[in-house]
Amino acid sequence: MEGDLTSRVKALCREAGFPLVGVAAAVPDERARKAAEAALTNGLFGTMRWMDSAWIARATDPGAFLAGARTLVVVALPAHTPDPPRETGGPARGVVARYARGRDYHRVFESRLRRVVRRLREEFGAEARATVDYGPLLERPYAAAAGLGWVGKSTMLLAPGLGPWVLLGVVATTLELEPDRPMRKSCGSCRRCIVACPTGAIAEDGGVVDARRCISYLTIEHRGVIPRELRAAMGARVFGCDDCLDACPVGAHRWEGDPELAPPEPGRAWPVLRELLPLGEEEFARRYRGTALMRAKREGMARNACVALGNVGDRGDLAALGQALADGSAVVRGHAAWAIGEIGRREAPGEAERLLASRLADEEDAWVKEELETALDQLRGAREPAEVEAGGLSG
Ligand code: B12
Ligand code: SF4
Ligand code: SF4
Repeated sequence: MEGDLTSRVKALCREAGFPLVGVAAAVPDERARKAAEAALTNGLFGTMRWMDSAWIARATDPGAFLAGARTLVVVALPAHTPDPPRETGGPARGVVARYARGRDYHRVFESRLRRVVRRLREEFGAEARATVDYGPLLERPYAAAAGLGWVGKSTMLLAPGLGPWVLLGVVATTLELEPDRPMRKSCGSCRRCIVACPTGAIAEDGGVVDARRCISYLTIEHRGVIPRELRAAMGARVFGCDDCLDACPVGAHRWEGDPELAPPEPGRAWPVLRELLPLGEEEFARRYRGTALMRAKREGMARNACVALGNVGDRGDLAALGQALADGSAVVRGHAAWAIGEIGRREAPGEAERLLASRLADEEDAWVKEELETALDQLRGAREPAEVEAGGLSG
């Protein structure tokens, strides 16, 4: 390898499989710390309790990540993989966010990052430590500092030409390298992501996401009940959400994704929803091992599938949902009740009502009972005016 130290390190990152590389000084980021602290204080992290003050302090201090760190080498992979073909006319299908359709990106990064770390140690005698996502290290502000792009109003790091469609990883090292210059770019007057967000999770002026409203959080990180008022807006999404990315004009027309992130078959992008309901823990693991979907766990995916079916399912899904009313998880049972009620309001109210009513007698969980009763009330409420009218006409 020729050239100065910084170019040599960037070259070895590219050789390891990272086409985008930038360098930032390993210094604490006060601005990011304050922004994250403000989000925490305002409760915006929801139930992601691991993101507490101590985590934020470490995540904005590279010295806490690696003792003696002088440089952060930030790497990125393009993740704008085109949609696989989607069957129409069959049973209702869900939508998985693009980044999660192929091999788990953590694993993709980890094997390449390991190569970088090993070479920094062996060839440069430096200490190095890498992370992707779970690190404690806030990746977006450091990626911006490393000149890889700018933080957009959606809070995504936008890389020129690729937009928000990049995933990030970081290698902290004791080597002293020449930092890149941060980009002098901004979103200007654009607000497309803010308008496109189905749940209004992005602040009016951008730059802040309320995770509690974000479908990505609700489908992946959040355990337990999804607030009723947000369920309809989730549409068919069962893992993650790409709406604020899809809306972004930056990089919109460049379809470039690391081959390992591409779905091996269309079902990984558009799973048949009713098939997600009866999976046991082992079947779930067999189906999703090695993918990012493991994060949501069996219970989370079944819950998400219920919500999606409530939004896009039809009478053909009622049998599977009826069986989900007897699932071992109260969370799944309660969301199945909601979904049956929603389908019943669109079609087959009688069948929906029968399923809900027959479960009510056996159900012991207070919250599930409430979901069953609410769904039944809404079904009956929706039918009554029509019946009264019909009765009036025939009488
Ligand atoms: C927690 C987390 C989430 C949470 C909260 C996200 C949020 N916006 O707050 C949830 C579960 C909602 C989430 C969702 C998603 N995530 Co996420 N997430 C993370 C994680 C683990 C920590 C981020 C965090 O702490 N957020 C809290 C906020 C306060 O910090 P921050 O956004 O990182 O940085 C802010 C401050 O530094 C400050 N700031 C600093 N400089 C500047 C400059 C300006 C001008 C402004 C305005 C602000 C600003 O504002 C920044 C932006 O909010 C990171 C990985 C990591 N270790 O960093 C991945 C990460 C951010 N996620 C990622 C992805 C891909 C997603 C999703 C697209 C997944 C999906 N398709 O469903 C969505 C996108 C939602 C969105 N619009 O952000 C990528 C983003 C890549 C990129 N190009 O930006 C990351 C970096 C993971 C990775 N290794 O690639 N995520
Ligand atoms: S990921 Fe979806 S829900 Fe979350 S901020 Fe973006 S558009 Fe909104
Ligand atoms: S959609 Fe517009 S405002 Fe939002 S991140 Fe992209 S360029 Fe910025």
